[in-house]
Amino acid sequence: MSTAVQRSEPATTVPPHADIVVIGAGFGGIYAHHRFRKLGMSVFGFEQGTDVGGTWYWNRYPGARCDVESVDYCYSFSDDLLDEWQWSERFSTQPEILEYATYVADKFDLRRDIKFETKVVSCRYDEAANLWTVTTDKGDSITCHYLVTTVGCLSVPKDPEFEGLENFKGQWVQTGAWPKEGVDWAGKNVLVIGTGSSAIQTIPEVAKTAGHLTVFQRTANYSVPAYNGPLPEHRREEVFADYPAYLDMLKHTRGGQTFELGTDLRAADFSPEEQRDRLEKAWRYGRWNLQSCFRDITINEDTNQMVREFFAEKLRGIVKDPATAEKLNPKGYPFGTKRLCLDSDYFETFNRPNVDLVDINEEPIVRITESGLQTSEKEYPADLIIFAIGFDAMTGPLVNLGIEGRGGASLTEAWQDGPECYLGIAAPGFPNLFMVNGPSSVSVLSNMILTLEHHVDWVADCIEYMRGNGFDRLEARKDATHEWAAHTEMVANRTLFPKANSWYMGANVEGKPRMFLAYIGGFDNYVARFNEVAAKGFEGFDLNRSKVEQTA
Ligand code: N01
Repeated sequence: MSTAVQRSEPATTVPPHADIVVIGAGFGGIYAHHRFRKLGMSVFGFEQGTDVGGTWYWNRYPGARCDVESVDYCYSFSDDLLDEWQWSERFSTQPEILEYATYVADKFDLRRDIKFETKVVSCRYDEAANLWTVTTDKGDSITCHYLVTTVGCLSVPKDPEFEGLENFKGQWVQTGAWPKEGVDWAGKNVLVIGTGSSAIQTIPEVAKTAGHLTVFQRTANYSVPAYNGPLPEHRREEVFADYPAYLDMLKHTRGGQTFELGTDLRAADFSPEEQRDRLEKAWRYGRWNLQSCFRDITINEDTNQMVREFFAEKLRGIVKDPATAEKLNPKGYPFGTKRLCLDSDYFETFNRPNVDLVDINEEPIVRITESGLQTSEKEYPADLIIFAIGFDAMTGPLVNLGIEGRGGASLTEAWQDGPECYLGIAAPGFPNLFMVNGPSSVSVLSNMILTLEHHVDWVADCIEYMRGNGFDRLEARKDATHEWAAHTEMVANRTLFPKANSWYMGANVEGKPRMFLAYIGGFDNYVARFNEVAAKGFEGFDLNRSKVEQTA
């Protein structure tokens, strides 16, 4: 989908020191290398995978594609790149997005400072030297002045802790760590556990050729048609005719993307006929129009209930068996408060003769057996089990890095009762550590690539400011961090989101403190806050000149 570029070869050795170390080589990581190099500083990075891509490297499950339109889910930093790369579909497939990441890495020669297949095991801050030391599972050790994590928000898949799994004689896989060599399910007995976004994309694809597919559902999910297809020429025009203006407009939206029916009006501002008309149109347009067609859907119980009833009606129109439709109809939480899924024929798949649905609340899973899965009712034979059970979101990727800040304080311990992360990027006690799209960032509630670019640019500006003003140590202040945590909680509590047992709330991981893990105030407000903080000399951070202090 692009012009040919020469391959960028990865690093084979690790230097003893770099000005900046970047952990992770997904979309945030590779952009960080590009942006930080422009500061004239040395940059080195580590990545667990064999190549770039992050989320799109690991999630190779069938049907994986982005739920943000391709023209929005792409880098904005390079005009050349925008000219050269042509997306083929409205919602890009995982292989195409991975190809794009690879292209970017080659075009800007970004692999040369990245060591792949290498896991960071510890990051320790030395206060006297004002340096971080990063070590890896391959025995590498490197010091750096600034440590930047770009480890993703949904990159630690939950372990399938099902009794008896070790005895299973068939194959089992996880959607979030799908084997690179591929998986063959044609003609086989397949079980899928989970019905979140990953499962909802996997199930229709697997069902096409599986001998039999049984889906084990714990919580039914809201999903709407994506209406994918070739990227229409008029859409390309709309975006690229005046890209700077388009980009500026995106940065003033709540989610880094726009929807045909997005509005600032509440449901009550429309007559019942207009409400119905908007709901019907929202269904026809697909994407998150159904969540955006009234401003108060995730705030007002009555508006939410109206959308739930409309959804149930549509569902009953698609799924032929009324009992199955009833099982698939979400209950117990408001519409949109678990991440709304976008699908291609998900509910239609349950009309196929080779697909069954098991509600594990009625028929609990007892154990995995040698030849399948035993529920309270019967044994389901299986050749292949697909676990699509989600991630330890937002905090999981960070607490796994063995981060120790001032005085040896561990990030894992500091966040035991829930993360406090100033602006979703820095934590008190951890100087010169920037956590791109960390907990309490807007990230997962927005267009991830735009938010990654924004965070990385802001970090680069911050480092430039520090250097220009003779500062070499920056640390988030406790009061500012508490204030941000209280603000993010207050904003979330104004919505219906805390009512759902979602990964946004940390509720999908046993023992994880229950709190809203992202900033729900909108990308526009988030960017404005960052601009304000920078304009006020990086308000909320303590900035020091450690070298001067040491010699004074
Ligand atoms: O994970 P999930 P996901 N026994 O946590 C069930 C992004 N994403 O990988 O709801 C049985 O949403 C669990 O049940 P419950 C997107 O942000 C984006 O699907 O906890 N079931 C649920 O049904 C998304 O939100 C894209 O009761 C168990 C499912 O497994 C996020 O990633 C595509 C279980 C997990 O759903 C995560 O999505 C894919 C157990 N022990 C993902 N444990 C796109 O861009 C969990 N479950 C399109």
